[in-house]
Amino acid sequence: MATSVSAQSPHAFQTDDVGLQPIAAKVFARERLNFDDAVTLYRSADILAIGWLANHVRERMHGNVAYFNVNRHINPTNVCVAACRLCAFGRKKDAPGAYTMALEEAFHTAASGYSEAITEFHIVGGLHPDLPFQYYLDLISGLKARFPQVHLKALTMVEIAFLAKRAKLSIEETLRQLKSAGLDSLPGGGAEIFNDRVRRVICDHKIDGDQWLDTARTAHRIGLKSNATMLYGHIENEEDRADHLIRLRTLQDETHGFQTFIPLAFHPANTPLSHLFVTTGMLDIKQIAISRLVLDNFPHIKAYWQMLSPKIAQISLRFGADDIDGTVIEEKIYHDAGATTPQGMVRKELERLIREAGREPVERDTMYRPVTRTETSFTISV
Ligand code: V47
Repeated sequence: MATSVSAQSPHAFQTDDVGLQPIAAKVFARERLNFDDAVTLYRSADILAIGWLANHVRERMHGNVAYFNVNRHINPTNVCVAACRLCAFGRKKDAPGAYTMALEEAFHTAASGYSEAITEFHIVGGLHPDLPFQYYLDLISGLKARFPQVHLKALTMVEIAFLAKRAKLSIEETLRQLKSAGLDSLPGGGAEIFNDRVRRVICDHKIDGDQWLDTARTAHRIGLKSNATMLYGHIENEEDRADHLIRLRTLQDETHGFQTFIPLAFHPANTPLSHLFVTTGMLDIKQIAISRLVLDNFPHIKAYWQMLSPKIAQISLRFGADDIDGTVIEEKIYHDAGATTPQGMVRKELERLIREAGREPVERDTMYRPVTRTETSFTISV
């Protein structure tokens, strides 16, 4: 949904970085950037020039609009067999702090703080060694029965592959059964960095990059949209990031099933990688901008405020992002890893952040259909 704002004129572009000039020429000619271009962008310090280009593309695609949604996170269990070094959320079954929600508890969690305003439940959890596939089918169908108007964006590609293996079903059959139970789309988590060398260190026991991409391919083939993420700011280098983006773009050319790309800044606190530094503002902003420039076939780039902080997410709206995610009632994954952002934000605050960035806030549902509200009800434009 574009508004009247027209993208900045190419004549206004300036940089002293000669490496950026051919990239700018490609952007203005709507030519695709390649792997080397992506690495050049990562290595350039001219964040204003990179941001200017990303903003140019962002305004070409979305005008002045910036999206947010009203959602709730539900994490049914933190018990996880994977023991990823990147993670502060997962626990072994008998470890202190381990929890698994009975179905009624998950329904109760969904209902607590629930209001008619919520349009999405974002549901992800650990790889539980014993929970049967039926638990997930009942969770999804039970939520759908209780909250029929709420979009269920649930289970990462990693969880899907794990459930399929445990249930001895193909990925496709697993997804089909979940879809029949009421699954509407999939979140983008678990992608981390596709490169094997990095994956071996940060998430050794997870599916590999090709398996993540194959699972997404299958989901898209049976009509489920998904998001995609990239975890950056740990042990990866610029080439690893560029490779990750290009592998996502290649799959998107094939399926057109991705809606949104969400770069996730690594939070080291309380993880086995706690000796690493947190990401800098420079990298966070650059990552948003480079995502917009390289992922030319992804409709949306999300600056997830929970992870970036509201301040950086807001600035990102002028550096390539068109979405800042939602009210996010009860975020656990980043807060276990030391995030100091609030647990949730009300709609009015999100709108203020967006307006002060000079953008026009549009509340969306998960499929990016505008949501129109009155004092007592809301409608989704189809
Ligand atoms: O897959 C885990 C990451 C992801 C840490 O699809 C960590 O709309 C940083 O995928 N520091 C889950 N990151 C979150 C996620 C997500 C978030 C918001 C929106 C959407 C969407 C998806 O969080 C995991 C992993 O990559 N993660 N631990 C950590 N210590």
